[in-house]
Amino acid sequence: MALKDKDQLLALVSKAKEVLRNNDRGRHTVPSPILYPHQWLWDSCFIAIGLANYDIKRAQIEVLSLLSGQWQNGMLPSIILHNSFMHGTPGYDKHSRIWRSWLNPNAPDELETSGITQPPMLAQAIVKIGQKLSKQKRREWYKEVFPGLIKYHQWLYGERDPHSEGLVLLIHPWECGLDNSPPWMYELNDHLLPGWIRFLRFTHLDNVFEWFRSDNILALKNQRLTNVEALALFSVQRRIRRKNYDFNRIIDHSLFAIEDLTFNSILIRANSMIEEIAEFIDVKIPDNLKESFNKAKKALNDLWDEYSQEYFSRDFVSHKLLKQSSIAAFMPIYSGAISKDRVSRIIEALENEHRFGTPYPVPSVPLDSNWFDARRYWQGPTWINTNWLIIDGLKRYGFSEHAEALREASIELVKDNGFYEYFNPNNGDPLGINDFSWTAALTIDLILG
Ligand code: 9WN
Repeated sequence: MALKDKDQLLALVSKAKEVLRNNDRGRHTVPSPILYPHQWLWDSCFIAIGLANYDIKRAQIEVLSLLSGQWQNGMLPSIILHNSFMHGTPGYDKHSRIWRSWLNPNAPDELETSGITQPPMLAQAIVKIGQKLSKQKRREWYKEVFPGLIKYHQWLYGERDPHSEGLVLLIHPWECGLDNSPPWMYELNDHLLPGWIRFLRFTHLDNVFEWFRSDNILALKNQRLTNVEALALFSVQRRIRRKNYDFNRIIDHSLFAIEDLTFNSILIRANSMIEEIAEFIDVKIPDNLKESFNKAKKALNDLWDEYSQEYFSRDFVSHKLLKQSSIAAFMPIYSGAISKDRVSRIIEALENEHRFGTPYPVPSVPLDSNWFDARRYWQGPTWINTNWLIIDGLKRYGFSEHAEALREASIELVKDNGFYEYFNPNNGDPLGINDFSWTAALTIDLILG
């Protein structure tokens, strides 16, 4: 295997470090200076995981800067707009005009942020850093970040699991991190699309919106969301903002309330890391939170569909599984909360060349889905962060050969094509934006970690 060439791998690591250096803004790293010039929650966690391999101090700062944006109610926002206040009055830049986080009294006073969250990778970043520290320093580190971490999980279960089911619900596709993933877009197109957007779609007037989209100018049009999808996501965001990001007001009128499979799988794994940290520093996890942790593992298994041999997200209100296949199907492996037998059944789809077994795995949507589009964002392309999550899960379940094959495939993909945002799963073509931080950070971790 080409990966045996150690020099080539070290050269790739140096290039990846350079990408992170260029995207470093002092105390946080931007996902891409061109397309995403702020701090994103799960991006920064992946970045900290990469940094932990060679610059622990900087990795710690990345995590601490995320916690600096924490809301008083415990929410960690999906985006922190670090520079907004510095540049003058709130509302100076596009993102801050969109979000207006100051509308909610829980938002921090000194920083502007978004009003929703993103997948809870924070515990994983914290533990990754902890593993690289001496016992004494690890204790200090865990003690420093534990209060913020616990507060975040308390908010997640306290606010987003209103029926105490053990699964948290999301109110916007941006929260799941896989924006235009089929289960979310299915809900949108078939049930929830606002009338005025349906009208634009019918008359093709949505094309006018083209002129205002910076993501389409920067990356090729057929690689991002469709205009209708993008308009709909902004429209949902506006509705949430109109309720000042107050969950109790939102939930009655929300367009979306989905128990997302990827988010809950990551959350369950994070819960187990909280237990690990709590034991290490000898603190007690509040009883109600412990109870949610226990319920969560069982509840995740209720998302299994025997007929399709697959896990799915679920609609919070109807309790119906959203049976559109996507990369989320593999995330329960990362959760660690499913049986080994289920893992073996799930990974059959990884090997099936009509489903997820493409030449450059793992596609975000299987080939046999009507949604599959090799170039369109989360509707087909291969992403390095989801590969990283699957590899980690497979290793822990003892499927080391599968894990190693996917690790090598991921590194090769980046080595041959660059640190792109995502890749064509059929021919490996680079897609989206170049010099993307989490691709660089996780490549480092896949090589050195
Ligand atoms: C919206 C930053 C983020 C990632 C998400 C990815 C994309 C934003 C967007 O970029 O989302 O938050 O503008 O589409 O879907 O996973 O965190 O890299």
